[in-house]
Amino acid sequence: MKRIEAIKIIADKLEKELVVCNIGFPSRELYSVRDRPENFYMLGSMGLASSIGLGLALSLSIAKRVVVMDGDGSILMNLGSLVTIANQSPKNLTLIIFDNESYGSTGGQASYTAGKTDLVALAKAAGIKSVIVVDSPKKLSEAYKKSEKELTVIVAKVEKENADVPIIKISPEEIKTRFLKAVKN
Ligand SMILES: Cc1ncc(C[n+]2csc(CCOP(=O)(O)OP(=O)(O)O)c2C)c(N)n1
Repeated sequence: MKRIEAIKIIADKLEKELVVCNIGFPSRELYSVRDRPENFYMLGSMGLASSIGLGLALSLSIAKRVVVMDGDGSILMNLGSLVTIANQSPKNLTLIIFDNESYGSTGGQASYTAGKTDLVALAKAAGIKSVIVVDSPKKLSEAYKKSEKELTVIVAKVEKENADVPIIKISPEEIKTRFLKAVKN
Protein backbone atom coordinates (compact mmCIF):
# COMPACT_ATOMS: atom_id res chain seq x y z
CA MET A 1 0.00 0.00 0.00
CA LYS A 2 1.31 3.45 -0.86
CA ARG A 3 1.14 6.10 1.87
CA ILE A 4 -0.99 8.36 -0.30
CA GLU A 5 -3.49 5.52 -0.84
CA ALA A 6 -3.67 5.01 2.92
CA ILE A 7 -4.13 8.74 3.48
CA LYS A 8 -6.90 8.83 0.91
CA ILE A 9 -8.76 5.98 2.59
CA ILE A 10 -8.83 7.91 5.86
CA ALA A 11 -9.42 11.30 4.23
CA ASP A 12 -12.49 9.97 2.39
CA LYS A 13 -14.03 8.92 5.69
CA LEU A 14 -13.49 12.20 7.53
CA GLU A 15 -16.46 14.27 8.61
CA LYS A 16 -15.81 16.75 11.43
CA GLU A 17 -12.68 15.07 12.77
CA LEU A 18 -9.61 17.18 13.41
CA VAL A 19 -6.48 15.89 11.74
CA VAL A 20 -2.91 16.61 12.76
CA CYS A 21 -0.58 15.51 10.00
CA ASN A 22 3.13 14.86 10.09
CA ILE A 23 5.74 17.12 8.55
CA GLY A 24 6.87 16.69 4.95
CA PHE A 25 5.32 14.50 2.30
CA PRO A 26 2.47 13.10 4.43
CA SER A 27 1.09 16.64 4.82
CA ARG A 28 1.59 17.37 1.13
CA GLU A 29 -0.18 14.14 0.23
CA LEU A 30 -3.10 14.87 2.56
CA TYR A 31 -3.30 18.42 1.20
CA SER A 32 -3.48 17.09 -2.34
CA VAL A 33 -6.05 14.37 -1.70
CA ARG A 34 -8.37 16.38 0.54
CA ASP A 35 -7.58 19.80 1.89
CA ARG A 36 -9.97 21.02 4.61
CA PRO A 37 -9.78 23.59 7.45
CA GLU A 38 -9.86 20.75 9.99
CA ASN A 39 -6.45 19.57 8.75
CA PHE A 40 -3.47 20.89 10.68
CA TYR A 41 -0.39 20.42 8.53
CA MET A 42 2.39 20.38 11.07
CA LEU A 43 5.13 21.93 8.96
CA GLY A 44 8.08 22.23 11.29
CA SER A 45 8.22 20.22 14.47
CA MET A 46 9.16 16.68 13.57
CA GLY A 47 8.04 14.26 16.27
CA LEU A 48 5.35 16.45 17.75
CA ALA A 49 2.23 15.56 15.73
CA SER A 50 1.23 12.88 18.25
CA SER A 51 1.77 15.23 21.20
CA ILE A 52 -0.24 18.02 19.55
CA GLY A 53 -3.00 15.51 18.76
CA LEU A 54 -3.03 14.27 22.35
CA GLY A 55 -3.36 17.79 23.71
CA LEU A 56 -6.22 18.52 21.36
CA ALA A 57 -8.02 15.28 22.15
CA LEU A 58 -7.76 15.92 25.90
CA SER A 59 -8.85 19.52 25.72
CA LEU A 60 -11.82 18.79 23.49
CA SER A 61 -12.89 15.83 25.61
CA ILE A 62 -15.15 13.55 23.58
CA ALA A 63 -16.77 16.43 21.71
CA LYS A 64 -14.55 15.97 18.66
CA ARG A 65 -12.41 13.17 17.37
CA VAL A 66 -8.78 13.74 16.62
CA VAL A 67 -6.87 11.74 14.04
CA VAL A 68 -3.09 11.98 13.97
CA MET A 69 -1.24 10.92 10.84
CA ASP A 70 2.34 10.32 11.91
CA GLY A 71 5.49 8.68 10.58
CA ASP A 72 7.69 5.95 12.03
CA GLY A 73 10.73 8.24 12.17
CA SER A 74 8.78 10.93 13.96
CA ILE A 75 7.26 8.60 16.53
CA LEU A 76 10.70 7.08 17.19
CA MET A 77 11.94 10.60 17.88
CA ASN A 78 9.27 11.21 20.51
CA LEU A 79 8.61 7.83 22.11
CA GLY A 80 7.54 9.46 25.35
CA SER A 81 4.43 10.58 23.54
CA LEU A 82 3.22 6.97 23.36
CA VAL A 83 3.58 6.65 27.12
CA THR A 84 1.60 9.82 27.80
CA ILE A 85 -1.05 8.87 25.23
CA ALA A 86 -1.39 5.42 26.86
CA ASN A 87 -1.78 6.80 30.35
CA GLN A 88 -4.14 9.65 29.42
CA SER A 89 -6.00 7.31 27.06
CA PRO A 90 -8.44 9.72 25.41
CA LYS A 91 -11.17 7.74 23.67
CA ASN A 92 -11.42 10.36 20.93
CA LEU A 93 -7.87 9.91 19.64
CA THR A 94 -6.70 7.72 16.77
CA LEU A 95 -2.99 7.68 16.07
CA ILE A 96 -2.07 6.33 12.68
CA ILE A 97 1.63 5.71 12.14
CA PHE A 98 2.55 5.33 8.48
CA ASP A 99 5.49 2.97 8.75
CA ASN A 100 7.62 3.11 5.61
CA GLU A 101 10.67 2.02 7.61
CA SER A 102 12.39 5.22 6.56
CA TYR A 103 12.67 9.00 6.75
CA GLY A 104 10.78 9.28 3.51
CA SER A 105 10.49 13.06 3.38
CA THR A 106 14.21 13.68 3.61
CA GLY A 107 15.69 11.14 1.25
CA GLY A 108 14.47 7.75 2.41
CA GLN A 109 17.21 6.96 4.94
CA ALA A 110 16.32 3.75 6.83
CA SER A 111 14.71 4.19 10.24
CA TYR A 112 15.05 1.68 13.03
CA THR A 113 11.72 0.05 12.23
CA ALA A 114 13.74 -1.40 9.34
CA GLY A 115 16.08 -2.72 12.03
CA LYS A 116 15.29 -4.29 15.39
CA THR A 117 12.53 -2.01 16.62
CA ASP A 118 8.91 -3.17 16.71
CA LEU A 119 6.46 -0.25 16.84
CA VAL A 120 3.50 -2.45 17.76
CA ALA A 121 5.38 -3.91 20.72
CA LEU A 122 6.50 -0.42 21.77
CA ALA A 123 2.95 0.96 21.71
CA LYS A 124 1.64 -2.04 23.66
CA ALA A 125 4.48 -1.82 26.18
CA ALA A 126 3.62 1.86 26.67
CA GLY A 127 0.19 0.68 27.78
CA ILE A 128 -1.98 1.18 24.71
CA LYS A 129 -4.55 -1.62 24.58
CA SER A 130 -5.78 -1.27 21.03
CA VAL A 131 -2.83 -1.47 18.63
CA ILE A 132 -3.58 -2.72 15.15
CA VAL A 133 -1.09 -3.36 12.38
CA VAL A 134 -2.39 -3.20 8.82
CA ASP A 135 -0.84 -3.72 5.43
CA SER A 136 -3.74 -3.30 3.02
CA PRO A 137 -6.47 -0.75 2.25
CA LYS A 138 -9.17 -3.15 3.46
CA LYS A 139 -7.46 -3.80 6.80
CA LEU A 140 -6.84 -0.07 7.25
CA SER A 141 -10.52 0.70 6.71
CA GLU A 142 -11.53 -1.96 9.23
CA ALA A 143 -8.99 -0.74 11.78
CA TYR A 144 -10.13 2.86 11.36
CA LYS A 145 -13.74 1.82 11.95
CA LYS A 146 -12.73 0.01 15.16
CA SER A 147 -10.74 3.02 16.31
CA GLU A 148 -13.92 5.07 16.68
CA LYS A 149 -14.68 3.27 19.96
CA GLU A 150 -11.46 3.62 21.93
CA LEU A 151 -7.97 5.05 21.88
CA THR A 152 -6.27 3.19 19.07
CA VAL A 153 -2.87 3.15 17.46
CA ILE A 154 -2.85 1.90 13.89
CA VAL A 155 0.53 0.96 12.45
CA ALA A 156 0.00 1.09 8.70
CA LYS A 157 2.79 -0.55 6.75
CA VAL A 158 3.35 1.49 3.60
CA GLU A 159 5.79 1.60 0.71
CA LYS A 160 8.75 3.94 0.83
CA GLU A 161 7.66 5.99 -2.14
CA ASN A 162 6.48 9.62 -1.81
CA ALA A 163 3.74 10.70 -4.19
CA ASP A 164 4.50 13.32 -6.81
CA VAL A 165 2.45 16.09 -5.20
CA PRO A 166 2.98 19.86 -5.06
CA ILE A 167 3.94 21.83 -2.00
CA ILE A 168 1.23 23.23 0.26
CA LYS A 169 0.18 26.59 -1.11
CA ILE A 170 -1.37 28.06 2.01
CA SER A 171 0.84 29.82 4.54
CA PRO A 172 1.57 28.40 8.00
CA GLU A 173 -0.37 31.34 9.52
CA GLU A 174 -3.42 30.52 7.43
CA ILE A 175 -3.17 26.81 8.26
CA LYS A 176 -3.18 27.75 11.95
CA THR A 177 -5.91 30.38 11.73
CA ARG A 178 -8.42 28.31 9.81
CA PHE A 179 -7.66 25.25 11.94
CA LEU A 180 -8.30 27.14 15.18
CA LYS A 181 -11.57 28.39 13.73
CA ALA A 182 -12.54 24.82 12.88
CA VAL A 183 -11.64 23.69 16.41
CA LYS A 184 -13.98 26.30 17.88
CA ASN A 185 -16.91 25.46 15.58
C1 LIG B 1 13.82 18.08 14.83
C2 LIG B 1 13.86 17.79 13.36
N1 LIG B 1 14.75 16.91 12.87
C3 LIG B 1 14.78 16.63 11.55
C4 LIG B 1 13.92 17.27 10.69
C5 LIG B 1 13.99 17.00 9.20
N2 LIG B 1 12.94 16.09 8.76
C6 LIG B 1 11.77 16.56 8.29
S1 LIG B 1 10.73 15.32 7.83
C7 LIG B 1 11.85 14.15 8.25
C8 LIG B 1 11.55 12.69 8.05
C9 LIG B 1 10.30 12.23 8.73
O1 LIG B 1 10.26 10.83 8.67
P1 LIG B 1 8.97 10.03 9.12
O2 LIG B 1 8.41 10.59 10.35
O3 LIG B 1 9.31 8.57 9.14
O4 LIG B 1 7.93 10.34 7.97
P2 LIG B 1 7.94 10.02 6.40
O5 LIG B 1 8.45 11.26 5.73
O6 LIG B 1 8.82 8.82 6.17
O7 LIG B 1 6.50 9.72 6.08
C10 LIG B 1 13.03 14.72 8.75
C11 LIG B 1 14.24 13.97 9.19
C12 LIG B 1 13.00 18.19 11.26
N3 LIG B 1 12.09 18.83 10.50
N4 LIG B 1 12.99 18.41 12.58
